[in-house]
Amino acid sequence: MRMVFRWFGEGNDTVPLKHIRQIPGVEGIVWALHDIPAGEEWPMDRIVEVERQAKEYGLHLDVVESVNVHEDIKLGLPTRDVYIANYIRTIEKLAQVGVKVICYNFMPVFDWARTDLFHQAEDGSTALFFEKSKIHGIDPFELVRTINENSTLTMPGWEPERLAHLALLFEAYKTITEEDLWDNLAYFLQAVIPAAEKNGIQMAIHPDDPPWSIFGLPRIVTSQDNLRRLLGLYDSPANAITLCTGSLGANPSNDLIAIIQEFHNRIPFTHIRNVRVYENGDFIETSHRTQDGTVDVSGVVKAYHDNGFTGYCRPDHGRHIWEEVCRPGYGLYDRALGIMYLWGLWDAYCKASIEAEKESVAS
Ligand code: DNO
Repeated sequence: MRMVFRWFGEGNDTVPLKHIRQIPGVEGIVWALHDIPAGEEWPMDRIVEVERQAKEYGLHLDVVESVNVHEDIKLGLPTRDVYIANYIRTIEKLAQVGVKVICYNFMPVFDWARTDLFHQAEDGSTALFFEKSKIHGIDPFELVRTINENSTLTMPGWEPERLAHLALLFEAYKTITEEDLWDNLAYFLQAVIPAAEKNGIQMAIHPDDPPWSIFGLPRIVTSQDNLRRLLGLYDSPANAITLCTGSLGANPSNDLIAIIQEFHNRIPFTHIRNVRVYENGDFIETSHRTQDGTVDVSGVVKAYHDNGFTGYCRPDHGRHIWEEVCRPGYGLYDRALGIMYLWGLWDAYCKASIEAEKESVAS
């Protein structure tokens, strides 16, 4: 397991690289050019600039999250080919600085969605929260506004320019069914996977967060069956998964351990975090510790260990603790604690299997 840490870029993150390198076992950053709009080709000089910044602290940039997919590709519009060509050129450029995994998602209009970014927990910390009944009554425009107003930093997936196009996008998606979205994803993969293969890159799709339809928009990367269908769309190691335990885990009927058992060969990158799911379907993000939430984090780490996982792993959304002022979900403290928990589990499983091997040799 290779530990990496998300970094939003110089001037766009409260956590500096010099602190990231002090977290035990972190070898690289998970990065993106967050100001480049979806669909545009990433400029090489900007890519090289991030490479220089990371290298200064001995960190690699093997994992990019995300190169966002333009809505015209998800909608299957004729203009998609221009954006796909740009996407491929970005893949080629990223390969030049050694990128190995590109995380992306195929969620229409919105990326991750929550109803409260700073929900108060009993211990005085705050965390991202999703209130199921509230999302039905919420005006999507209001949600975008709230999310942007609550952060002085750009929120990936919630860029202010989305607000300007929201009405048009909703109109465009009115006739798009889940099956259409599958077709459009297949078209995208047919075009980009050969380019990814040629460039030694794995395209790793992120599950929908939460893994169900919101605001009547179709969502398809939601379950074990749908992940199987996704992998079947293009049978290549370059067509892969970013397994996010928090996203899929928001639906307790997703069996994360079974998902890892089945797809571990196609999971080059994982986000491990915990959520507590309540009986009414609401959920809050908790510490990474197994006992604090609904996700069996220790079982997840064991499943990776037992299957010889050598991919990249990052802690995911943390709570906001110790008065830290940070971008929602992306403070230093709780994610660093999360990493130490993940390493604790990982190291203990490694030690146990070495001991077991020694015993079986001795007997
Ligand atoms: C939220 C993230 C997502 C993720 C994208 C991947 O914090 O997990 O925004 O980066 O969905 O494309």
